[in-house]
Amino acid sequence: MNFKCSHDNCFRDISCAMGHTKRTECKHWAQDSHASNQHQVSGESEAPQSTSDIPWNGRALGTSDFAVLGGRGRPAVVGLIGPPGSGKTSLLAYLYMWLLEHGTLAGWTFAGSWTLGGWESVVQHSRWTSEPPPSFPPHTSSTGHDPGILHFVLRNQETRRLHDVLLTDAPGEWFNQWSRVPDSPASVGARWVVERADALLVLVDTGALSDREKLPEARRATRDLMERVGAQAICQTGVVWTKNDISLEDGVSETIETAAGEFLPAAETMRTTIRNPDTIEECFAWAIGAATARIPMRIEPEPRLSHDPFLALRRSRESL
Ligand SMILES: Nc1nc2c(ncn2[C@@H]2O[C@H](COP(=O)(O)OP(=O)(O)O)[C@@H](O)[C@H]2O)c(=O)[nH]1
Ligand SMILES: [Mg+2]
Repeated sequence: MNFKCSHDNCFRDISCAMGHTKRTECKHWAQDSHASNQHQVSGESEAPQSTSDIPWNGRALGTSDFAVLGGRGRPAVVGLIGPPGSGKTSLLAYLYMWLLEHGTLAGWTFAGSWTLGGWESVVQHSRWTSEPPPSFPPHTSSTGHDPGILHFVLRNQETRRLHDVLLTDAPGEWFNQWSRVPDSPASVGARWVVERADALLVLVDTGALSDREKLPEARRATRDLMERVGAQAICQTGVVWTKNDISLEDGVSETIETAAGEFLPAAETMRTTIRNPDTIEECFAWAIGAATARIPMRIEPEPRLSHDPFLALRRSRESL
């Protein structure tokens, strides 16, 4: 059956956004006459089947999926920005593996995720299940306009409050394009990340800077990216030197540090390597702390209109 629904938030692999168990009963269902003729000719049943009975599928979230999160409050968004191959997906894979191993991260306790399937697909290349041994994640696809968004619920150990945290894993090509031509239609995904992030991690690829052939291009791309982030970002920013196990020739890191000081003077500088997962934990502890700090934790209490529980409920319903 062809999937034909006019509702913006209705997708083939999850249940009807309007709550209908049979999609054909929904007013947004729009089966065209050509499709229905085809079904009659082929003898196929007209009754559509959804592949899931619940409104999410566990994979990385797209921007249309935020409705499932919105009820609990505004999630904190951590945006990872960096050229292709700078180590964004690896950082996320190590973050997930850290949480699997420890269950906590710097004052936060893991309390759930809407994207366990998405996290599993990020780490599947890093697990040692059999031969061949684990390798690094494959290239993150640059097709589409929505970043793949991964989700955690974390509970603050001090306040006991829950926070939804979203982490973007967008393809590096988006950011290269955005740093050169920020208004181009191809930069829409990168703009989405930068405009919505509550904390940004700008990755500096030590591996690319250590390669004599790649150095001129990597240095220019890193500088361009920092300049663009400095001009457009309105949230706290961290500069993350990834692959810190690789050493650089004299003068290379100084050039990038000068650019960071010029364009991102308030940024926090961090260095990570997958050889030492503690460095990755520290990086996300900073990012999650900075992102959640922007979201008020205090909930304003409703005025109490009666001390009788029944009347209190009635009064609050009347005032709706
Ligand atoms: N030496 C070293 N290599 C790393 C490290 N992190 C990632 N890499 C390498 O960088 C490549 C690209 O990483 P990936 O996470 O896919 O980058 P992305 O394109 O930014 O998502 C990987 O395949 C690894 O070869 C690190 O800490 N040290
Ligand atoms: Mg990637």
